[in-house]
Amino acid sequence: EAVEMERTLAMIKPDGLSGKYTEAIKEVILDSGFHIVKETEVQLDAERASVFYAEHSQRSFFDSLVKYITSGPVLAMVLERPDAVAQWRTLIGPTDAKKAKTSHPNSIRAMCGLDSEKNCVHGSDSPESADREISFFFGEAESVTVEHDEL
Ligand code: DGI
Repeated sequence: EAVEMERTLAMIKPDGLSGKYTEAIKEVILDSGFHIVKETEVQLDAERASVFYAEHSQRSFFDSLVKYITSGPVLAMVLERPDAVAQWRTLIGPTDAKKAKTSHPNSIRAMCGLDSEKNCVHGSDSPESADREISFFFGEAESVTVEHDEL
């Protein structure tokens, strides 16, 4: 029987990296059945960050978001497992890390986030976003879904 694998883009934001949560986050990732396919640590500039967050360009918090995400390096990772997009979104918890601490205390954002902006980690919100975001960081066009035969 074939298990359908899926890929998502995870990112540890500057506060997560500067706060040295990288190892704790990777432990959660691996314990949750994800394979880390690729990773890259990069410093985004304002122009690149604006492309990544283009869908939020009209929001009141956009300038602040770009400033935050460029305040230090980020670690982008391609994660793979069945249902990776939804599973990673569940693991990271709600956008507002302050609320996550009470509503989703076991989530990653509860562990290392601060508020609705400094929330420590990113996760693609759909397979289409994952495809775009993986290309953004890793260049080549990635197939989001691949088939692995199970013995
Ligand atoms: O998919 P999410 O990261 O959970 O949330 P999103 O796609 O709605 O927003 C993307 C990022 O924009 C989010 O991780 C942090 C920032 N953001 C979202 N809502 C707010 C915000 N930043 C501020 N300052 N205020 C907000 O209400």
